[in-house]
Amino acid sequence: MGFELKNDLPYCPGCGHHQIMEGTADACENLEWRPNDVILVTDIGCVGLADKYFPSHTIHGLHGRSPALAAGIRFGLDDPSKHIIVFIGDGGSTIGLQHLMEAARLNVNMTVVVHNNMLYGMTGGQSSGLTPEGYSTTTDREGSLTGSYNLPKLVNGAGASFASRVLFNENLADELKVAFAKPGFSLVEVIEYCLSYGHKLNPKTRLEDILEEQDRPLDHWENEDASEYVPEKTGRSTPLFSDLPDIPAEFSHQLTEPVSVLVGGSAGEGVQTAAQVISQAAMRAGLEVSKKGEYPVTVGSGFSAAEVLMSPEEVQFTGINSLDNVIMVSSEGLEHSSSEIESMKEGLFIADKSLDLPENEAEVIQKTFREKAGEKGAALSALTYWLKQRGIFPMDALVKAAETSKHSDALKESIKVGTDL
Ligand SMILES: Cc1ncc(C[n+]2csc(CCOP(=O)(O)OP(=O)(O)O)c2C)c(N)n1
Ligand code: SF4
Ligand SMILES: [Mg+2]
Repeated sequence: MGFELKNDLPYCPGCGHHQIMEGTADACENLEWRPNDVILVTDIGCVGLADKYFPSHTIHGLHGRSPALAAGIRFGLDDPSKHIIVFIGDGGSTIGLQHLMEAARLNVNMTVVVHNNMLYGMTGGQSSGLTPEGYSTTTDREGSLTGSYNLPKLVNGAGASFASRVLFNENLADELKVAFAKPGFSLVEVIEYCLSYGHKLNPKTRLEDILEEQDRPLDHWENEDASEYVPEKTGRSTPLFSDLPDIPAEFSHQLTEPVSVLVGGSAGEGVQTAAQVISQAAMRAGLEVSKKGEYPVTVGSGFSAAEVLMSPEEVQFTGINSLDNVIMVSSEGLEHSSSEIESMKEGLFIADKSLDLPENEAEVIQKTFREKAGEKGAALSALTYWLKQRGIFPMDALVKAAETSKHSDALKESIKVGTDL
């Protein structure tokens, strides 16, 4: 699968963000990267709407903080086969300027694509630190009185491998490709219009004229001898994944297409653990798996929900478009997911006997999971029961996964309850 963009992009007609998104996709394609090897970190603003549309891993950061988030990902992964791209606006770049400077100083291997439309687009066209002198915004109608930061030069001075300034509508894919291919920190400042505010308030202004007046040439700046920051050279940073256990694919499975299951219950009652055990078991059966957890910040109270997706092929998208397997073991979990459950048109809905279930069109089975396996064992016993109905992989894989936990006796007891019910 390549970098085809999903659906219609969400920006206003004529917004330069369109071209940047397309140029990025083309550059990745031309470099023959795989979507699974690209991590797009986006910032707040219209620029951050990209997440849902770009066909790679995407992560959304706070305003101005995406370069720091991206640096954390680079250090945590320490895997040169993964390519990190940051999408940030002129607003975010100047709100979080120090994060850019630090990433440049450390020469962290990533590319920052600055969407410089010269104002805060999403919040109504206010001035940012990259608004040029004389440019009209909704907070400076007469034209900004101050000049803008010279961003590529600043990061160049801090030690970045590569920095450039380009126009949104001139060979953008090629310009981005050069930066993406550079080891170490690179930044591309893409000069573009926000049609809704910038162009409306400055209708006669050409981008080329602004650049000339402000002495901001289209150019690139390099630090040829900059050495990329390699965490393990310092001995002070350990990649997060270095201690992950090896999970051998020692069982077989019956899946020919992906299957997903939503498990819901109460916080503190083992919902996430149960989802983790079945995920590991699926990996032992040779499946690709993603698991996502959701619970309130209070952690120990309220609902707890987990989505597990198992697939015979690589998982490209971790979302669940329509629910076809649901397991609910407490009223808090049920309340949290009730609207999705009500819209189920088919599939299997397994719930604890004690629950009053909403109407839906799935096949419903209710069993005494809570009574037999206890509050903390209900989720795993219900997942085991579901697995028995579906026959996706052998129960032995589940037991093997449970045995790797320090709570293996309790987990195996819950699996036994689910198998016997
Ligand atoms: C720390 C912080 N300050 C302010 C905001 C409000 N805010 C949301 S979007 C935005 C403007 C974004 O402008 P820019 O980064 O240039 O992106 P654009 O919308 O132009 O693509 C602001 C100020 C915020 N979310 N966080
Ligand atoms: S408000 Fe401006 S920056 Fe945001 S999508 Fe519309 S044109 Fe683009
Ligand atoms: Mg902007």
